[in-house]
Amino acid sequence: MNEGQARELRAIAHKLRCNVLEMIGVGKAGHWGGSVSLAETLAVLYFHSMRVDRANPKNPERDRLLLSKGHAALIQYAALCELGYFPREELGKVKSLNGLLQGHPDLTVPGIEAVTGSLGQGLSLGVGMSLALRLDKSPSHVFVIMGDGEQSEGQLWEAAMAAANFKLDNLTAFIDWNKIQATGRTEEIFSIPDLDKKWRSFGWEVLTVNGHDVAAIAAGIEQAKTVKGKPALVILDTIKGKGVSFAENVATYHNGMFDEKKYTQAIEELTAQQETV
Ligand SMILES: Cc1ncc(C[n+]2csc(CCOP(=O)(O)OP(=O)(O)O)c2C)c(N)n1
Repeated sequence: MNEGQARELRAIAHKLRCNVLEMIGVGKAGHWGGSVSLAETLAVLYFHSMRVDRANPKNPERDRLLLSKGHAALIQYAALCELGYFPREELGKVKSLNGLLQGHPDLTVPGIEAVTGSLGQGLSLGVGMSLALRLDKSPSHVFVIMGDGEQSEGQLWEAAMAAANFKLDNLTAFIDWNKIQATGRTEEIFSIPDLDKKWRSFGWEVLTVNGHDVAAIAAGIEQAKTVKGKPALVILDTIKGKGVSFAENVATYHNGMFDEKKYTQAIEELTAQQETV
């Protein structure tokens, strides 16, 4: 990737963070932390690495992206909005009864491939889709994004074994390794050391990249897609709440609220970053 492409993707990631902030607004609970830790990854996936057909979101040859950590839907909505899949006004109506975009992803939203939110299920769905696409000899690739807290879900490890058993090289999974889950540090709540070794021992190709470096993410995805005969996992080394200083690495902003003062500060910080992307 050249510097021009990288700059463009950084600008998109920045835009996605701004969209998430717009959706949360003042005095409304929203999953800021685990959404924005994925801003660069979603920018790279939707605007660089994935087969996306903006004119036809249902194109059978599209790549599929499943957000297994469905509570972070805001960042996916932010990206789908930038792709033009629904009108911008929907961002202002998020989580309201007359709005399209609800707190967790569902199939009424163009670009959403699966209902997620009950943690641990997305990889199983991804395995099923990968098998079906392979049967159809489809060129499509399936991407599944999980959380590090989510790694304590047993179903996910069953899916990990199944993917290796079926040699699913049209499947790439990610772990958003932001080290914090809903109420505190993942390590303290449910420690799962050596995630890379665990996944490797389950038969996966595993690599770790800086999850806020668009070029590193794109290279990681490229490498993952060249793996043959087994699925690949990209561990994204990220910061929860990335982009707003007082919310970085703070569990309160897993599903927190911005008051007027904090919201203004967040806007100021994001605006300042715009100059340097
Ligand atoms: C089966 C299930 N149990 C509990 C929850 C409640 N919950 C929502 S988010 C979350 C923490 C997830 O942490 P992590 O996977 O690290 O996500 P991130 O920090 O990246 O947002 C929990 C426990 C849930 N959504 N599903």
